Amino acid sequence: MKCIGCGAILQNTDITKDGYTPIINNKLCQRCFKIKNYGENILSIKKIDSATVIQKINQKAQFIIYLTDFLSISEEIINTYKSFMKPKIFLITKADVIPKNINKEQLKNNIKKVYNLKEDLIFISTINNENINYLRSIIESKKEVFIAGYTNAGKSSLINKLTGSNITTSKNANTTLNFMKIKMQESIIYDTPGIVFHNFIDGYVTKKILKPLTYQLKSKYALKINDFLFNFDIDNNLVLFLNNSVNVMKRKNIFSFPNTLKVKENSDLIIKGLGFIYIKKESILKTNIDLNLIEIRKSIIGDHNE
Ligand SMILES: Nc1nc2c(ncn2[C@@H]2O[C@H](COP(=O)(O)OP(=O)(O)OP(=O)(O)O)[C@@H](O)[C@H]2O)c(=O)[nH]1
Ligand SMILES: [Mg+2]
Repeated sequence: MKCIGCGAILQNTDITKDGYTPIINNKLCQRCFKIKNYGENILSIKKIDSATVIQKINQKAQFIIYLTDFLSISEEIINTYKSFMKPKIFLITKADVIPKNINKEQLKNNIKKVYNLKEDLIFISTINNENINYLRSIIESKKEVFIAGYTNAGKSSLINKLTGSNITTSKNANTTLNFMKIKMQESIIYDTPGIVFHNFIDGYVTKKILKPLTYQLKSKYALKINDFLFNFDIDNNLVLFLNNSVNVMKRKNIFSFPNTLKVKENSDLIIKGLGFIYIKKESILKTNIDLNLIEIRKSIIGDHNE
């Protein structure tokens, strides 16, 4: 018997392993019971083997629905999507957190251009039901679909919304531990364990509407984002699209930095796990952040035909 919350095989012998329940007839493992009844902050036990998950989806799926939220979009997310060799669609989840002043049509076109994506992108939200019925009609036209994506993308929340199922969801990584089969009318939906990022700052999950911060940062100042410092050689205009709980401060620049990077005008500096910074002017960036934690791309914000 599998736990109906996370898909782990139920067992009553080892409390340190997934699927543990004191009473073997329970439908939920103890971890899911605790997350559902005492809140979201219960950590997963198991580390998901991402390569195996990706391989299994690629082998078994006839149709893949791939999910990511807006702040997480990065090279790794896109490359994983491109590595799926089956008919597929790309959803941007948690559309309710995207700031209202962002034109979603333009955002969609920019993402497609920057990452060279041919397929359409669909914004979706389980909070305000954006495009839920549209997605339902796509799934109804298929015999079975696999919902795939990185951990915390909102896969299980979406399946609960579509089917009324009660899969466990939480802001911690790897809430879903196993493949799970859920029926929706005549179709079958598979929930899948979340893929885990190679390099990223853990613990920040997008849940509330993003409040972009605008900075005119003079070259004599450094921006301090949590413990990371960023300084530009010229006065620059920045817009910060970061998780709302990230700590941002301006500091007089008295620092010496291990890393120097050239940034083109209208770029995004992705800080993996936290979000990204729109950078207006071509400049030299100095920073103390590990270069594996950042990525620079042509901006997905703003008008690309400007
Ligand atoms: N604002 C907002 N939050 C969402 C939405 N969908 C999911 N979330 C939140 O995102 C977090 C992760 O959701 P899950 O459904 O557990 O994500 P998952 O992709 O199944 O994660 P794993 O099982 O770890 O792979 C939870 O805290 C959800 O409440 C949405 O449409 N809008
Ligand atoms: Mg899940």
